This record gives sequence, C-alpha cells and structure tokens, in this order.
Amino acid sequence: MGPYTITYFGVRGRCGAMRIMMADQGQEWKEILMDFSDWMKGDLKASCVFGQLPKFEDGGLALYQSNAILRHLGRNHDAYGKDGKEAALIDMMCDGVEDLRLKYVKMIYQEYDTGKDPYIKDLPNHLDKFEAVMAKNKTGFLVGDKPSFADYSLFEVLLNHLVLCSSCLDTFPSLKSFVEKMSARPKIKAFLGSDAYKKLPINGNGKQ
Ligand code: 0HH
Repeated sequence: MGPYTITYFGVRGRCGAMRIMMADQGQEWKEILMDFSDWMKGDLKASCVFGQLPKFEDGGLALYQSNAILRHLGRNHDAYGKDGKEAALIDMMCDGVEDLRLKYVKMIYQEYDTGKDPYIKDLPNHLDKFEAVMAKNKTGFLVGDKPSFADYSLFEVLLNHLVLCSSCLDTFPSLKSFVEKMSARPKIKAFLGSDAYKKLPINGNGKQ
C-alpha cells in the first residue's frame, strides 16, 4: 500500500480529510495539481468514473468519491473499527459528517451572501448530534478508542466551521476538546503547519 497519489484542484475541498488522515498515519503521497482550465478541456474528466475529482491512486487501483477513498484508507491503516459493529457505526458517523459537509458546501457555493448568517444560527442543531455521540463514547473519538476515518472527516469539517464561525464550538465541550486533541497530534500539527496545507484555500470560490 502507498505511496498514494491524489489528483485534484488547488483547494482543500474534498481532499482535506484524506490528507490529514494520511499525514497522521505517517503516509507519504504525491499530489497532481489540476489546473481548472486544463480540466475544462475535458480529457481527464472523460476518464473519471463520475466525471469529477478527486482521483486517488493506490498502486494500480484508481478510486473516485472522497468518502470511498477515506474508507479505503481506513481499511489500509486499521482505522475502520475493531469489528463489524464498530465499522457499521463508523460508516454511520461518516455519512452524518457527509450530510453536514453537503449543507456547508451548498451554503458556500450557492448562497454565501444571504445564507451564511442563517446557516451559523442553525449550526448548533447539527453539531449537537456529534457532541452527543462524542460525549457518550468518552474516548475522545466517535467510535472505539482510536481515530477512524470518520474522525478525520469530522475533524476537517469542524476546522472549516471554526473558520466560518470561531465560536461555533464554545457550547460543545466534547467537540472542542476533540478538535484541540486532534490538532495536537504531532503529525497532524506538523501537517497543519506546513506550507503544503496553508497555501491551499478551503474552497474554490474564495469563500470560507
Ligand atoms: N461526491 C464527490 C466526492 O466526494 C464529489 C466530487 C466533486 O464535487 O468526491 N468534485 C468537484 C470538485 S470539488 C469536481 O470535480 C469542489 C472544488 C471546486 C474547486 C474547483 C476550482 C479550483 C480552482 C483553484 N468538479 C468539476 C466538475 O464537476 O467538472
């Protein structure tokens, strides 16, 4: 397994969580940066299973769909629970994070000017679900006692929300502590401090 290759645009976007996960798992990966004008020529798009990036390569295996890629990394790096029951719960949490991510992406790309304030007002009604799971598990992770791919996905979505609204976790102590502890993991700390991470905008339209 590995070294891996990501082909994507020059944003964190759909690759934010997988990059943090690979960094924390001590993996190296290659980045192929796709210029949007080259993308518009259509050749690469035509070769992608769903006509979209990211493309992720693990040796001869080419994968699309960011959550499928996270699951693949979860299987490769023992971050998919200790048994079938934990794996099912991790899948559930990953899908819950995806629902929040989609709401965020819709607001950012389609209705930032009018939708940002209502989005922030409604945010506690979504974050409280993750707070409850995190508080109940008591290990500092969503499921089990070590980070799974769902934790990396949640962590990355929460980092983006803290940029949107720096106080959004103030009433959610378990999520706040989760973000602090994940941010302090040495390999994550090094990655978040790297130029490779900092130079990329969160989203493709300059909104955050
Ligand atoms: N469900 C898929 C997944 O999770 C969704 C993939 C997706 O939406 O992997 N891909 C988009 C790019 S992500 C895509 O391929 C949004 C980032 C936009 C940044 C673009 C410009 C950056 C310039 C600096 N879109 C292209 C397309 O659909 O033709």
